[in-house]
Amino acid sequence: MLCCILISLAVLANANLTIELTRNEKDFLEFRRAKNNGVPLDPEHPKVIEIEDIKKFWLNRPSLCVGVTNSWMTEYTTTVKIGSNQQEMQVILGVGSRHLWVPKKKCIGCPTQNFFDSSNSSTFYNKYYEMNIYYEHGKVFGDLSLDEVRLGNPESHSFKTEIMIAREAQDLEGMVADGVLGIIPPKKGDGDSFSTYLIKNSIIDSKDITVFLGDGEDHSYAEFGSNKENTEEVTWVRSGIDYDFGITNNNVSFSYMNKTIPISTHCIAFDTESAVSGIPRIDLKTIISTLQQGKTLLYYEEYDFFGVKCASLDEFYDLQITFKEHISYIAVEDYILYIHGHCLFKFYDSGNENNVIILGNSFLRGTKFTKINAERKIGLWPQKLRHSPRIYEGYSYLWIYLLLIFLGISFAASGIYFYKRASHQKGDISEESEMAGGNEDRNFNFY
Ligand SMILES: *[C@@H]1O[C@H](CO)[C@@H](O)[C@H](O)[C@H]1NC(C)=O
Ligand SMILES: *[C@@H]1O[C@H](CO)[C@@H](O)[C@H](O)[C@H]1NC(C)=O
Ligand SMILES: *[C@@H]1O[C@H](CO)[C@@H](O)[C@H](O)[C@H]1NC(C)=O
Ligand SMILES: CC(=O)N[C@H]1CO[C@H](CO)[C@@H](O)[C@@H]1O
Repeated sequence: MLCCILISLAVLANANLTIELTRNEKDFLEFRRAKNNGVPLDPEHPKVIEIEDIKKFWLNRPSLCVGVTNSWMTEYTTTVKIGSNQQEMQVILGVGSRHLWVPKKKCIGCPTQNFFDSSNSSTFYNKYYEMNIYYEHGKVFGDLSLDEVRLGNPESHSFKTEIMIAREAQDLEGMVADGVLGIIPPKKGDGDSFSTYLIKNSIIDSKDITVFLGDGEDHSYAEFGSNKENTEEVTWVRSGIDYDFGITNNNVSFSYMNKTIPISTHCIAFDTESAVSGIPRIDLKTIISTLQQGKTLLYYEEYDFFGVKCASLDEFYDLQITFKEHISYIAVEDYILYIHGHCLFKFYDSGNENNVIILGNSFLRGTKFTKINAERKIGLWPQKLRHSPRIYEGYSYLWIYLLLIFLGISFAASGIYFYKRASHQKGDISEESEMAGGNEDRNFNFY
């Protein structure tokens, strides 16, 4: 009997757990209307401020800091079943946070009407421990509890984990899911990570996590447990502190139109909860002035984004992020939002206190990344691109073409000149040289 239990544990411990993610695309204007207390916005005439000097603009301004869990235009969600009666909840997968939370009945400010009814679950245990979960902007308040959870494909057997039952939420407008499943490890002494509970219950074999974010047609997922795929093509970079899904070394650079953008922040954190990207103010200025390409910079008050007037997204190129040797192309449509002749950059100002660039899910699209916890490294798999990247080709061919035409015309012109000169030489030479001298004087007199 004991041997059979041991064998079954060993078999289980060899496994991994895959969570399929659904990508939900949302209407940005609808979301902004919700943020604006239901008052519709006029997308053709947005409220804008013309900005001459970014430094002055920011002088007396607190951080713009848009919500992270309100997640803007895209959410990657999965279904979890909670309690002895398996109540279904839709949760956002978060590699930027560390708690699973779902709403309680009559939760104030929670994003949906769906709620978890703890009185129906015989396995529910209230820890009588009140807590707040803070996101970049927005927060949730409630009670820390324990209950059984099931999730994944194939579905895991149920296991006990910590869940925060939310009583109140703030600034989560636009979120479609009921709650969040944050999967990064907590700070030391701050409880166990989701992976730890999965290991304790022999559902997975290690704390390693792999996430792939697709564009909806390809299948997005998160996978817990050691990754046994062939890692030959993977670029490994040093990961940040334990409780982070990020990169801390100097091997990250941004470029646009084949020119490096001189950013000063070299810490990057991945954040699947948000679609947009948070940039410390000092670097946001640099990135915006690069993208602005000499056009008048506008700040869209209602949308909380910087941007420029534009005819279409074709005026822009893919943004390139290089992690050591791994190149990621951020497609124009992923980092710029086009609304009626306006191109808005999907970056928010994260202030200057955080020395980290937060890459939201639009910036991770087509990217698969693996965190090997014990070795403190993150592996980046070759990017799956929807179409070939929009790379700046320059005007090299055009220049060669123009040069050839120019040379051709000059050659033809000189031929005519020599022909004319030859024919003139037959006549009065002195008259012609006088004429030439006169012309020269008039042409080069700048005074
Ligand atoms: C909880 O139990 C009540 C009463 O038994 C029932 O009306 C309700 O539908 C249950 N809710 C869920 C989510 O199962
Ligand atoms: C996940 O586990 C299954 C069963 O052990 C295995 O066949 C599969 O290769 C694993 N996947 C990865 C990515 O390691
Ligand atoms: C920019 O880089 C790409 C590939 O790295 C190259 O194909 C392209 O010609 C470069 N453009 C210019 C103008 O140098
Ligand atoms: C550009 C840069 O800082 N490159 C560094 C990347 O990391 C390696 C070590 O892992 C350094 O040697 C490089 O200088």
